[in-house]
Amino acid sequence: MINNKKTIFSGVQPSGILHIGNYLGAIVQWVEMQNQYNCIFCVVDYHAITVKQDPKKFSQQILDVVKIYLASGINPDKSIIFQQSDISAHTELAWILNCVAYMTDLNRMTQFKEKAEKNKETVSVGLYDYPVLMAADILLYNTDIVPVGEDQAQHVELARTLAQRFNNQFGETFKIPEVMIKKIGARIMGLDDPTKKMSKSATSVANYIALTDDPIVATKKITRAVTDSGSEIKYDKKAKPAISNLLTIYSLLSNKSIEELEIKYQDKGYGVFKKDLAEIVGNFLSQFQKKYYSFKDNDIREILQQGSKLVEPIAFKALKNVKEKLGLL
Ligand code: AQP
Repeated sequence: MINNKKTIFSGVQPSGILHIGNYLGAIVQWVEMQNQYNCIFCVVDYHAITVKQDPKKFSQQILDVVKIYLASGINPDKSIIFQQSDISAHTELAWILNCVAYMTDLNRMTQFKEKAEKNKETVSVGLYDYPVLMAADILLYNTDIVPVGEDQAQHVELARTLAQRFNNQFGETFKIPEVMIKKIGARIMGLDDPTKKMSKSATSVANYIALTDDPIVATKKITRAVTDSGSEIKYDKKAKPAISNLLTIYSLLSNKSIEELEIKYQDKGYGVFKKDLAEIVGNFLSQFQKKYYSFKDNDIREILQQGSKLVEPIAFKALKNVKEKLGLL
C-alpha cells in the first residue's frame, strides 16, 4: 500500500455467533474508517482455536464472519479482508515475540484470567499466549491504529510494549500502534447480567443478541432483559447498569443521543422503553440479515483469497526485516 494514509488493523474470532456487542463495539467504527485509512480486517481463526471449536462447523464459521463484515458495510474493494491462518508469518512472528514477552506481561492479562477461570484444568497454552499472537497480527502491517472493543485494549497495550521492547533491543523495527476505543458502546454488557460483557461464549443465549437471531427471538430477549430497581430511564452505569446498557444499544441503533432518549422516556416506565427498543433491534436485524443471507460461500472464499494475496508480501517483508534484526538471516 503506497499512499500517505494511515493503516488500521483489526479482527474478529470465528468462535461462534457474532453479537451486537461485536458489531456496535468494534465493526461499526471500521465501516466509518474505510475512506480515510488503509484498512486490513482479519478473521483471526488461530485465535479462535485457543478454545475448543467443532471442526465440522469451523470452516463455515470463518466464512460467516466475512459475511458479517460485508453485511455491516465493509467493502472488499476498499478494505483488505483475509484469514489469519493463510499467512504463516503471523505465527512465525508470534514465536519471535514470545521470546521478547515476559511471563509477567502475560500474567497481567485480565481476559486470560477470566476465561481460564471457567476451565481451570484444561486451559490451553494457546489461550495464555493469545495476546502475543495478537501483537504479531498488528505489528506485521506497520499498523497505526487498532480499533477494538474495550476488552481488547489491554492486548493492544501489550503489542505496544513488545514493539517498544523489540525496538530497544534490536533497533527501530516496529511502528508503535495506537488503540482506538469508541466513546459509547465499547463494552456492551450481557442482557442477563449487566455487570459482565456481552460474549459469544456466554453459557446462556439470553446473554446476547446474535446478529443472526430471528428478529422475533431478539425482541423477546430485549423484553426479558434484566432491569434495575426503580422505574426511571436514566443513564447511570453504577446505579443503573442494566438500563444504561439498554440505553447505549438504543442510542447506537437509532442514532439518537442518550440525553434525547432520557427526555423521551422521562415519564414512561421500563415496559414502554423496552417495547420500543425491541422494535428497533428487530428492525435492525431484519435489515442486516437481508444482506447477510444474500452472500454466497464461493464469493466469500474468493474475497479471502484476494485478501491473502494482498497482505502476503507485506507480512513476509516485515518478517524478513525482523529476522535480519535478530541475526537469523
Ligand atoms: N461486549 C462487547 N462490547 C463491545 N465490543 C465487544 N467486542 C467483543 N465483545 C464486546 C469486540 O468485538 C471485537 C471482536 O471480538 P473477538 O472476536 O476478538 O472476541 P472477544 O473480544 O474475545 O469477545 P467475544 O465476541 O465475546 O468472544 P468470546 O466470547 O469468544 O471471547 C473485538 O474488538 C472486541 O473488543
